[in-house]
Amino acid sequence: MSNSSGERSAAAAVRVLGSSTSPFVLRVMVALKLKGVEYEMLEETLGEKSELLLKSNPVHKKIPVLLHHGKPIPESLIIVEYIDEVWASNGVPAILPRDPYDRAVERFWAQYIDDKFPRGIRVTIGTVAGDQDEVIREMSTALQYLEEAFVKCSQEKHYFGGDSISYLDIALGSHLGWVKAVEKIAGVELLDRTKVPNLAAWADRFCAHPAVVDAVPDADKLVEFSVKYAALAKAFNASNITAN
Ligand SMILES: N[C@@H](CCC(=O)N[C@@H](CS)C(=O)NCC(=O)O)C(=O)O
Repeated sequence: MSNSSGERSAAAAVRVLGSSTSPFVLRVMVALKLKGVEYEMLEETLGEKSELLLKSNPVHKKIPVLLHHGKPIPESLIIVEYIDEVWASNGVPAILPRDPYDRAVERFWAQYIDDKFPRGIRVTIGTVAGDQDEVIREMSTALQYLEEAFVKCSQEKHYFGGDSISYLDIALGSHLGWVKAVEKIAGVELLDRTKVPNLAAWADRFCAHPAVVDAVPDADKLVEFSVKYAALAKAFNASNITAN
């Protein structure tokens, strides 16, 4: 897979089990796009799980799953790292920072992001029980911390990764569509330019990046989708499925 013809044949064998509304799937789409890897998207149906998904991710039964030459890799952040390693030599910047300390910092924040945002979003759209005010407060606090992290990591450049999109840009950027949907649903401003000016400007840049612009879901569509998802989650007694 290290020479260019090897990379072409690998790209032809890349499939993603996913859905256009999933922030975790978006991570995989952005990473593949950054690396210039062609892939086939196998869209999962809301509330159903295909045989292929159950076989490919028998532990969590969740999307995304990357199928590379038929071999399954689950978990979005693990997939992003895998993509970065497999397509390391195709002339585009690495997604993970080269420096071990910088890598550890980005991994720390990515874990923090997945600790705070998915649950906050799910509670707000009503697919998981919880206190909406509390999760909104938690997400606001998280964005405040991430504003500081952005200033440190970006070194006055455009992205957490400096000149190019990195692992942490992808980890947080993938949630932006849903953060905007939450703002509409809850009538709040999370990416408030007066409170998190650097992060708000970064969010605009990230969403306009060529690897992202066509993939990031529109907030109004996500709001529409969230109504269907909440109804479905209720029907499933909110225990079999999780949101977005
Ligand atoms: N930690 C996982 C989260 C994946 C996840 O929650 N996927 C959702 C869609 S956004 C899913 O498959 N939900 C269906 C379910 O929970 O049954 C990752 O990063 O890939």
